[in-house]
Amino acid sequence: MPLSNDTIEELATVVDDAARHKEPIVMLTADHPEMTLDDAYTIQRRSMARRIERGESVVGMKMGLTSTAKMEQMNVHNPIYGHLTDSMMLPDGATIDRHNYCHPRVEAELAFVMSEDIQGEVGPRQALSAVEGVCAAIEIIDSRYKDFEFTLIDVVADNASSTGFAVGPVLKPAQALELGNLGMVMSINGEVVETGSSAAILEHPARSLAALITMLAERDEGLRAGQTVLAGSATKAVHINSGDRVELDVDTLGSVQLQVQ
Ligand code: OOG
Ligand code: MG
Repeated sequence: MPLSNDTIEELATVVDDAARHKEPIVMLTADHPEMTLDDAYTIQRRSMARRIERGESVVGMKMGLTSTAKMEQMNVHNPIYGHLTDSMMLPDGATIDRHNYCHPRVEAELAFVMSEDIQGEVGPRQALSAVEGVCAAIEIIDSRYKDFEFTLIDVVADNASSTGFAVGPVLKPAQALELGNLGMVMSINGEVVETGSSAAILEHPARSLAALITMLAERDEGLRAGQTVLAGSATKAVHINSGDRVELDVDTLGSVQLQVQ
């Protein structure tokens, strides 16, 4: 049975407060085992509404759990999506403060920048027709759940652990890239910690974008021109600590960096 509107509003406040105060919480499904995936996406939207009331704006979307490496790391085997707001955007090379997070991890990502609005059930080719270009991106995820452990339903309610993201300076049209097999190398303090290929992202990142647009269509929503979409990490996520210099290098798209203080 779906949750009542009151319970959805209450749980949206719980995840939003946890994100604001960086205080890990127990999984929502512990007290609400009847919660459905649909409820979880509604909680996600209600928590975004709270951010918007505080002045934030949605700048894009992210897909998560789109690679086998991530699915196995989190033991959740379904792709999910979350919302990205302006407060999550970090400039390339930004310094972040470890104390502003619960238990942050970084991910090796690609970002699509949309050139057109698109809505409906689409395939990868159609999805790419609405893309201006592709950039390298680092995502910072920071689950609001204790020990970074969750079920599919819990992580969806928590906006897919979205916390921060930085995109690289090089934007190339998808057609100018071998998008289905770009090498991706993540380093911390100059040491390679994860290597992968964009092929790990649902076999081709355009499939991730198409899956997002198709899932949004279930709620009569779509993507807008100018929005940024993260396709999901090609590799496992990596813990970060104070003093770390994180760099992601992507074949022909150059590098993007973050410094942790
Ligand atoms: C969920 C978000 C996963 C990705 O790129 O796979 C994600 C999580 O692992 O906390 O952003
Ligand atoms: Mg991610």
